[in-house]
Amino acid sequence: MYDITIDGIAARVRPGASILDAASQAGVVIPTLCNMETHRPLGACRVCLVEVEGARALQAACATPVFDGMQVRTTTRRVRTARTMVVDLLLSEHNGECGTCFRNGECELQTIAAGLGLDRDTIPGPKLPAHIDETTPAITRATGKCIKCRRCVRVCHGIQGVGALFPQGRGFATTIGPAFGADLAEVACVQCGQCVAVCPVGAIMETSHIDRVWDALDDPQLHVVVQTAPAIRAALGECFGLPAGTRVTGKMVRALRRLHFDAVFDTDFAADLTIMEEGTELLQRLTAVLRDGRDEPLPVITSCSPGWINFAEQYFPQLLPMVSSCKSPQQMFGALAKTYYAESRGIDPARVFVASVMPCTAKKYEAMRPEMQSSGYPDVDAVLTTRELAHMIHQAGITFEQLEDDHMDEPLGISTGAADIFGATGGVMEAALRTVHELVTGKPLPGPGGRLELVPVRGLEGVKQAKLPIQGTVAEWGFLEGEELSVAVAHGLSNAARLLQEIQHGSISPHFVEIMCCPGGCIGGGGQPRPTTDAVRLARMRALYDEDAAKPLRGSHQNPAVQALYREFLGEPGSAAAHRLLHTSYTA
Ligand code: HC1
Repeated sequence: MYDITIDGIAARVRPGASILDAASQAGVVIPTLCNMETHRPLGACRVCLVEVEGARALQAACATPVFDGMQVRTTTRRVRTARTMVVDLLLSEHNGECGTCFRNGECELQTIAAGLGLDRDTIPGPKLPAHIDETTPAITRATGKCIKCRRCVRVCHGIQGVGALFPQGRGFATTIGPAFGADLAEVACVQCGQCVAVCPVGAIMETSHIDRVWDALDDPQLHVVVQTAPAIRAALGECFGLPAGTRVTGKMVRALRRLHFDAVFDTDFAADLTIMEEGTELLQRLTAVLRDGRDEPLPVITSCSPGWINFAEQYFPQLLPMVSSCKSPQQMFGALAKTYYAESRGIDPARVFVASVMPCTAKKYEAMRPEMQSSGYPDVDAVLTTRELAHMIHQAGITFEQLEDDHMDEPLGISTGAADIFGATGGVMEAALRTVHELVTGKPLPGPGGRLELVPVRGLEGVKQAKLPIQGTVAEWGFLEGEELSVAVAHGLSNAARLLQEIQHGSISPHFVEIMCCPGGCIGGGGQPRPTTDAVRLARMRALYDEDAAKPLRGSHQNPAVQALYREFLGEPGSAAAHRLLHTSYTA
């Protein structure tokens, strides 16, 4: 270990750590605009300049490794003057429209400028050209606001392996965007919004549906229902100063009622339903291949993450036959809200407006897909991110932290613990196996202490694999006796691509694969509160597993509202009615 001092504070630091790491360990905050915990330092923004005893030039704290005996100063006049100059130069070309920017009050550049005492840009000159790219349903780019920190480029290439954004040009003329100045809709962007999640300013944002939802709530002709994704309850509190991982399910429901939604429902209901449909599909394909020797595509790959579906369609079209035909829970919910729910309440489906609250920007794109209207109406009419819902709660003057808990409405608000864990990587797999194992063997999924938990698919490792022995099979599934169900899980599209290449090359042959587009699964979605670090991901995941563990029912097949839905409306899992409303197809 190295002994160093930062502003006179002694610290013992591991060799190889940067000054920025060491400062954070010592409790000294050094501002930065380009640094990312998941990537090697870039040293692009130069905001983290510090003085190192014995060095002639100022050093970028993110890119300078510590050495034994190092003495660092972070607040000298020389440091403050240099940082102020760097930020002043950024402000001089930043076409920020700060007064009306959605990031106003939550902008990293604004915070750093204020910390340096910069209350105006003092360097005259032209501002960046302001091109607004609204060509995709999910993401809006405002090029004039870009400060060229390259965080979006790095997450798009490194974490997602998509590479839709590039730095282009030189000097003042440098731009960040799709190649050759194209707009996002012209390239293979999957609309996951990971760029939006890391942008320090308002240069890349989710396309807002806030006004659309307010307008619906104001319209007395409409019956406006809202569904909330599993991951929202584990993250929304962060927008109101609560620690990451605080479960706010009850407060969220109360806030939605205060916003005057006519019914507050849960995407979790549809997540349980998804398990019934997807589990049936898995068993049908296993039967075809293992018992009947027919040539059906295996593995079955999950389909609920729309960024992943977009990626599969554009980058792995040859694997689309493996992807489950199930719509995502968001879309299943919408299709049922406009049929089963509308009929049972005697409401004209044309008057039902479905708003979703999702951790994901790609859900906005998914809702706009033309095939997502099997009831004759769009399944979903508007999609708010977690951040947009928080904005509406602020707009409505609601003191979120003080709200009493409330409960979701019935029947589309009833769910089991299996649905809660959909929001964490590995959760869909675990939920599916809880049901499939019990259906096939007649016994609950074995887990530590009989706790129904599939530990190998939990956690943040990029690709996870597990084998589940099938023992004591009920007569109908006797052909599976003694088989090991082999499963794999990937999150983040670079990891997904790695796993899919292994499957294509035949180096692994799982029966069932879960892929989630965003790192950590939906709890790390592009629409979640900022920042989303690995520590934050783990805290949100823990919240979902706690929510699951606290539920009396933890297997989707036990959901009484889903059972009633099949009894009263759909028939059985995989029925013709279920296929008409709840399944879809993909476009290569
Ligand atoms: Fe997800 Fe899903 S879990 S995709 O991650 O299957 O967005 O939370 O709502 O639809 O249920 C997201 C989360 C979400 C769907 C479910």
